[in-house]
Amino acid sequence: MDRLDAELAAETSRRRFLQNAALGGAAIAAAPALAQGITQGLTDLHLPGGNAQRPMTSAFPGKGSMILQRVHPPLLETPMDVFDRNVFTPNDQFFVRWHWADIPTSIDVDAFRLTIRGHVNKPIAISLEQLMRLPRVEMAAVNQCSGNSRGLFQPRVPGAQWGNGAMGNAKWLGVRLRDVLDLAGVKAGAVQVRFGALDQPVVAGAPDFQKALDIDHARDGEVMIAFGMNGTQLPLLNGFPIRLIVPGWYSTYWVKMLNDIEVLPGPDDEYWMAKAYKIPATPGANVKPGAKDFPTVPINRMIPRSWVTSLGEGQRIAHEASIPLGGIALGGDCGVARVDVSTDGGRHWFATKLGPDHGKYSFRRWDAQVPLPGPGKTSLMSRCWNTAGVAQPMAPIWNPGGFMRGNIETTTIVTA
Ligand SMILES: Nc1nc2c(c(=O)[nH]1)N[C@H]1C(S)=C(S)[C@@H](COP(=O)(O)O)O[C@H]1N2
Ligand SMILES: [Mo]
Repeated sequence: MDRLDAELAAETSRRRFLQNAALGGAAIAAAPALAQGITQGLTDLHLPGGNAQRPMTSAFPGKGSMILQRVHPPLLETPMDVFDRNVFTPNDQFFVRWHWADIPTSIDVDAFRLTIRGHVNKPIAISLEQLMRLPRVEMAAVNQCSGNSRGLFQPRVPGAQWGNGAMGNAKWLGVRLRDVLDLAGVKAGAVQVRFGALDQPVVAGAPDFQKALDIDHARDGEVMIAFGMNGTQLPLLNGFPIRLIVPGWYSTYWVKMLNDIEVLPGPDDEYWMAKAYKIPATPGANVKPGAKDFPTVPINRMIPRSWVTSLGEGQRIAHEASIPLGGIALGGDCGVARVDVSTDGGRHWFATKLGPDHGKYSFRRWDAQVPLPGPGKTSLMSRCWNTAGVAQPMAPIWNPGGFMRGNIETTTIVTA
């Protein structure tokens, strides 16, 4: 982009911000009333122990047809077929997760300030215009909830009973967190950087949602503050006007509606880092079902995953000697090296052809023509290797938080 282009883009985004703010206000304010009138039919979420039915909704601002997990605060899941259409998840079907229900329904983009304070030389508060004048970066990256697929844990664990759709891939446009920190000047001895946002707890005394990253991670040049998502502004529910992007890490760190950055001279010991989102300090975050007393660490990097998306669970198709099969994969904290598929429950595996590489943190499409056993029930599986040589294991893990599922998933179809 040359200078003029950049300025035009900035102007347009600014205007769009204002439009969005107005829209968001009306629609979210209406959310409580939605509970009765917002749903259109039911969908099957295939969880162990029988299908769990969930309503579909398209009543949330900036959102199309989504699986409704909860109204207040909104938890919206992306239907699996969306991932089959494009490796980039459209903004209006990108999943939504908030911890607290007090979410601003409109943003005054002119009054909005991002503060950078704490262990810095010069605490500052910058406007969106100032932020957008910094050098821009764009990156494709998967945003995946730590508890994605929690509903598939056996034995079951408490928490949002997500299927596989608490994830999405987008092209994020923004600025480097490092450049923003440099505006304030990080002092020697900084240990972590804590991120705060505009949403608030609804219960008095409950902990405000904040997350922290180590100073070196925060300054690695990859962590960014995004104002653009797939070529347009962020939907309000995905963090308008700006959010943190932490490529390769679970989305609990991807703080939405970011308005406060605090450089800390020690580790963040508040609730959301010290107590919540802790995983067992064991290989693969795996413990014996029911285990409670084990050392923990904050959840961090993602692991490889993959899914068949061209056919859905329970789908019936005509039997053929061979069929085309397609899906998506993510490498986790590095790229996708290889995806194999099986049509006989994991006995035989076939290589797939990988689609275009949009960067190591992006979803990657895979396709193959594979032989079909049967007719009858057929178990389809896909297995991803990342560029660090880590492959998805066959056996599922268990931990009480229902975090970090990554085993080979099965889609059962029926051919006749
Ligand atoms: N301000 C704020 N940011 C947040 C959260 C939140 O509750 N408040 N939840 C986090 C979690 S746990 C997830 S999974 C992602 C969800 O991002 P999305 O709603 O854009 O899909 O936002 C993260 N950022
Ligand atoms: Mo999450």
